[in-house]
This record gives sequence, C-alpha cells and structure tokens, in this order.
Amino acid sequence: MTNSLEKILKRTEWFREDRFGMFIHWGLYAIPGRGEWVKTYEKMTNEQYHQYFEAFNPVDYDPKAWAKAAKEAGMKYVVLTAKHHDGFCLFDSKYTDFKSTNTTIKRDLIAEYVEALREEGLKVGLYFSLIDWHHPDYPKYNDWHHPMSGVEAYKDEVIDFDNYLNYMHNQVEELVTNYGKLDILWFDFSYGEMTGEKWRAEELMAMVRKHQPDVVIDNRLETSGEAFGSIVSENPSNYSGDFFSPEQLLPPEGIKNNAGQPIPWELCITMNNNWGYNPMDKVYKSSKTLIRKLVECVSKNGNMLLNVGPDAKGKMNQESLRILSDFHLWMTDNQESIYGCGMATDLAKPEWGYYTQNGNVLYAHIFDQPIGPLALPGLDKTNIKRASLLRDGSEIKVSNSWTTKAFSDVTYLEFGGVSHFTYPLPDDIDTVIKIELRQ
Ligand code: FHN
Repeated sequence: MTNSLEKILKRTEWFREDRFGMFIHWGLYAIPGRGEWVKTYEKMTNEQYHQYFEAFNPVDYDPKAWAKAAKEAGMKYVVLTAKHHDGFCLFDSKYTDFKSTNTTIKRDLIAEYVEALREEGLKVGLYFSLIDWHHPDYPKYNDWHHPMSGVEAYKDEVIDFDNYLNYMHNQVEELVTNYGKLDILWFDFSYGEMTGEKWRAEELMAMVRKHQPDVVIDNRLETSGEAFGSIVSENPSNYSGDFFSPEQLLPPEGIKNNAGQPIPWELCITMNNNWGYNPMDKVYKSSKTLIRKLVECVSKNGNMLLNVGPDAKGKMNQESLRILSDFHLWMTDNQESIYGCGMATDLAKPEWGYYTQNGNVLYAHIFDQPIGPLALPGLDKTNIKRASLLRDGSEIKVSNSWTTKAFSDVTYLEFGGVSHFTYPLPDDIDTVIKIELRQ
C-alpha cells in the first residue's frame, strides 16, 4: 500500500465538491454540560465519571431530525463522535461494556445515525478518538491530557499499551465493518510521542483501507490541528490522511504541499466555544460570521465542518438551530457559489470580500458596501459574458459611470438604475454576483 497526492485527490473528489459538513460532538459529557473535556478539567476518576453512564438516557435522540437539520442547512456530510476521549462508545462494541447499548437507552446510536444520514442522502462520517481516558492500559501519570495526569496513585502503574492498541484497532475494525460504507473517518488526535507508529498507524490504515478503500481520512494519525504532517511532503505516509484539519483558525491562504500543489483541507469550528454541549457558553458566533467563514474557506480551496453539540436528551439547542436556519436561507439562494467551487486562481483577493470559482463561472462574494459601482480589479471586462445577482438572476451591469472614467482599465459593476448612485447591497450577509466568463 502506498500513498500519493494523486490518490488523495481521487479519494477527496466528492469532499472537495461538497465543501460543507456538520460536526456533532455528543456523548456522556452532554450531561454535566461543561464541555467534552470535563473529565480531565475536573480530574474525575472512572468511578466519578460513571455517574454519567448511569444517567445517560437521551429520550429525545432523533438522528433523523439531526440529518434533516444538516441537510436543510446545506451541509453535505456529517461527522459524529462514535467515541470521544472519555472512551464511551455510541456503538455496540463487543470489546467494552462502556457503551450506549449498556445504558438505559439500550440502543446502538451509531447504527441509527448512519441509517438516518443515508435516508437524507448525506455522506457518513465517524469521529473516533485515538485517546481513551477510560481504558486501563492508556498512559495516565505522565500523559498531560489524561484526567489522572500527575496523580501519585498512578505514578508507578504498569500498563500494557499494546493491549490498548489492540483494543483501539479492534474498535476501528468494528466501525469500518459493521456500519456499511463510510465516507469519512475522523481520527483525533496525535500529540508528543503519541503519533504515527506509536498508534501502529501503518497496520491500522492497512486494515481500514482493506474494508473501506475509498474512505476519506483526516491527518490526525500524525498530528492534530496545529501541524500539517506528511500530507504536505513529496511522499505522504500511508497515514498522512487525505486532508489537513485546522481547528478554530482559518488558514491565511490556501494550503499547498512542498511542491506548491493545493492539498485538501477542512476547517473545523464551533458555533460557540465548546465542541460538547455547554449551556453556560452563550458566546455564539453570528450566522453572518459563520456564513462568511464558509465562503472564505471555499475561496481558499477548503471545506468547513461546523459543529453542533446536542444536549443530554439528544436535542440540538435553539441557538444552534437558529444558525442552521440562517444557513438554510443563505444556501438556498447561493449554494451554487459554494458546491464544486474553489479558489479564483487568476485573481487577487478583492478588498470588498472574496471570490469563489467553478470553471468559467466566477462568484463575487461582496461583504462590504461599495460607494457607487463595485471595482473588480484584475478582471478584464471584455472577458465578462454576463453578470447577475445569483439569488434571482437579475442583471448586474458592467458600469459605464462617469465616476469610473479615470480608472478605465478597471472593471466596475453597478447595482441600480443610476450608474453612480450607491444602492444598499441586496444581502447584508454576503451579496453574491455570478460572473460568467468567456474563458
Ligand atoms: O480534544 C479534541 C476536542 O475535544 C475536539 O474533539 C476537537 C475537534 O477537532 N479535537 C480535539 C482538540 O484538537
């Protein structure tokens, strides 16, 4: 088995078309409601954390509703935490009792989730934590992420890490064999010496590729959101992953490998500041900000994976649903400027917003209100076949205003009947002009 940019681009063809997905962080940590790292932040033992296993009974769990919400918002794929760092499995693993089928709800929540996604025609993604704070053979005392890090009782503990890796590999094999075709496998995360072959990543990837040859994988068998890994090298490893996965930070420009070739990447981002449910975290980004970040990602040849953290009952909260509804409104009018689009490689970023492009069609995403006509620096007006407001198809004229005469080498567009008048942008979030080019 070998890897290459060619194979990466082939696997990610649909991924680079779809551009927009939903991340879902959900598990026992929704009960304390203080984020998915609560076990570590509050240094809970397995016994102390077990109270949430006992209490877990998401009576409102309805993956069909989740799938509909994602589809309505214009998302094309969903990635759900099958197991997060706390080690609790939303799936019926035969290798542990710490799973949803042993709780009050007694259901394989992943089985229902993958079925619901497929019913809505959405691509199926599973997140799987390489880290496991529940398993007895995972490092504790010297591991700076573990809840029992630095706890004297674990200082001289002897663990069998290979036994943990067998457990971890076996669970990955359950996920890649028991739930049908998977489109994304989102491993999380490598750190310090815990990377690559420390996970027996070659063996893991050989198994994954045997069962799911086309599944798209992130780069976190080698790193986490803070570094590229070998995906940018001339010879990506077999476990380089198929996309770079920056987290809560938008790359300043598109991502390229060391040979200057664009590589796939996906920004994962929260709506507030927590991945897992946290009702006290009311700091939600505006829909306007999040929609504009999706545009920015696509303008830089990237995807955006927008997170929702459902509550202990299994419901998405009102703040999240409101943002998804705003995405629905904007994507309904403008999805053509997102799906299948990427960077406008022949044009510099305009001062008023961003370009996205798909073949001979350029999309001007106008964030800032122009005064009078809008300048399109670098765009040859003779190359414009037609310009229109994407959402309703109405004509947008190439300007012939007297105010633009001094800049005759610059292409301007005008929005209203009087060419030098200033008209309010039709869409305060992002006014999208479709510009059909002659070549
Ligand atoms: O530790 C996790 C965190 O809880 C969350 O799952 C994010 C999502 O990308 N990944 C890790 C932090 O990088």
